[in-house]
Amino acid sequence: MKNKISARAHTNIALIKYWGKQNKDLIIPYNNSLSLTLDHFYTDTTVTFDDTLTEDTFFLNTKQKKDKKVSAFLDVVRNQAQKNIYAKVESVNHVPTSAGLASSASAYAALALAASQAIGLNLNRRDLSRLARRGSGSASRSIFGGLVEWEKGHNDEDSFAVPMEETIDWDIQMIAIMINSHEKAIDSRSGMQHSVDTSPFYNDWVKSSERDLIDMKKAILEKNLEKVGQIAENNAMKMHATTLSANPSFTYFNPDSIRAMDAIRDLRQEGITCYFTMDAGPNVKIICSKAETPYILKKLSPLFGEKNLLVAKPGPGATLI
Ligand code: 2P0
Repeated sequence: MKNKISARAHTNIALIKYWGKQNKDLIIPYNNSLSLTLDHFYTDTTVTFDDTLTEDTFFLNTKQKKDKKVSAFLDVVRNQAQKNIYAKVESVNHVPTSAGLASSASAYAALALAASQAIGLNLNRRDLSRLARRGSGSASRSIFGGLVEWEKGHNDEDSFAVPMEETIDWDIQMIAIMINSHEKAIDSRSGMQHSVDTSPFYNDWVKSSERDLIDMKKAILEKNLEKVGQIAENNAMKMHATTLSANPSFTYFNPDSIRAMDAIRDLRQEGITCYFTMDAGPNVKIICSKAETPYILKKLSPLFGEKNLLVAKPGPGATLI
């Protein structure tokens, strides 16, 4: 048997963040999160299940890699399909190199779709989201396009993402400011666990995010960019407060991240509707309108370099290619 399938999934940026697991094996989060899938950054993955293989192999951007997480994920797929067969996985990240946005979200969403189809499982999108979640939490959201909520649930069956607005008919997009870092960031999986384990503010983060989610969904229904941005920025800073308050403390901010956040606050002083969010790395992402993007780019280019400003519109869900 030899079965080859390719899939594409786009990355997503959370407006309400996922930061901590109540079940590490099944990847069940402490709080619901909500994200925007982007058009600009995506992963293409081809999976070939082949009964002549004696182990899984994985190629990222044509280079062979050892990655235990990929094989562990394929074990979940094999288990669901009740088939004992190895695979060749070939992934290409369509994210500008050095962007630091190469995300496990697009990677595991594309792998979940390609692998499940290649092994003969024909999953609906809910079950695909549950499967993608087993690879990486944020990947559960990249199965869908547009604005997507990951409902935390309690167990493997009820923790999955649902689309809130797959097609967005109002003016919201993002600009990612690429910021170089010489330091290796603490990966998000260890970072979030360290916050859960040691930050005295962790429980408050969860409670506060639950309130933010309610306000965020209301702001989205009102198509109110200003409220969406305000809530997202505040939510992101509260997430980062759990890293600063961890013991020992750590941070994803670097001096240029702070400079970027200041520049966005300055733009707001000028009356521009723009807000920032940050994830487990130094890049800063701006939530803004398409209409005001040219002005923001003009103002930020001298500070960060035109090539370091990447505009991304809302993007689609995972598809076979
Ligand atoms: C998010 N992040 O909601 C948050 C905000 C980073 C900061 O989801 O351990 O790579 O594989 O489930 O999905 C990154 O975490 O972590 C993430 P795992 P994942 O987008």
